[in-house]
Amino acid sequence: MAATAGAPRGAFILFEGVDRSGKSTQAAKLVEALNAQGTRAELWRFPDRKGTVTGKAIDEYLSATAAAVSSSGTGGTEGGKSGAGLSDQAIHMMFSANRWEKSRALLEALQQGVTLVVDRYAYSGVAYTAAKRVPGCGVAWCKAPDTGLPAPDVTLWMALPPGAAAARGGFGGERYEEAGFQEQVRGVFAEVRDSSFVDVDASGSVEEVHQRASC
Ligand code: DGP
Ligand code: NA
Ligand code: NA
Repeated sequence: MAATAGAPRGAFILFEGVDRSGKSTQAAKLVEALNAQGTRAELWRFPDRKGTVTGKAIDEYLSATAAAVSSSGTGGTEGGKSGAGLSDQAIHMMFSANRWEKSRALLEALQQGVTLVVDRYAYSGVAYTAAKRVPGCGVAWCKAPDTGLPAPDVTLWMALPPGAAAARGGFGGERYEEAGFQEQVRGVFAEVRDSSFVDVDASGSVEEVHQRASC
């Protein structure tokens, strides 16, 4: 697509939150509403599991069952799926590289005037790894590989009381989808939030949250 001369830069709107906080639903609804009002907007998500070099390994890593993970050790090749047994450090780099793989296209879209509504980004990157409490992999270590990525204009934080997300319809069985771990993730998000963060009360109906997220 040719760049429109003089088109205003699109906005980079990020949704962040723990699993089951409603990010994906709300991000999709916001894109729909923006397009309906004539704003060119696209839904992007991270990790981007398709169309990236790192996406397949990340998908294998997230899909691996707890049993398969504990028997594979670190760097194993469980079931031929080399992503499943990646070490915490290696998968951290994969998630970051996944964002870097898309960073040029992301900037180009913004420059062409497209507003990007993004479902997760580097704050998730820091929160999910730091929440593992692996020695040597604190917040500063976790932030390092994402340094220099395009920054969001606003981060809509899907705010829910502790336990509320887990109580919503259950987790899907992917790695990380466990209530205790999610509380640790929430704690790191609270520690790393910055001036881009705006809290959205994520409780109530999809329509109620949509009204809050779009004003
Ligand atoms: P989602 O498709 O949004 O549910 O994300 C998949 C899972 O991966 C979810 O539990 C959050 C986690 N996740 C997302 N981004 C990152 C990241 O950069 N690093 C790590 N370690 N986990 C992430
Ligand atoms: Na998930
Ligand atoms: Na989601």
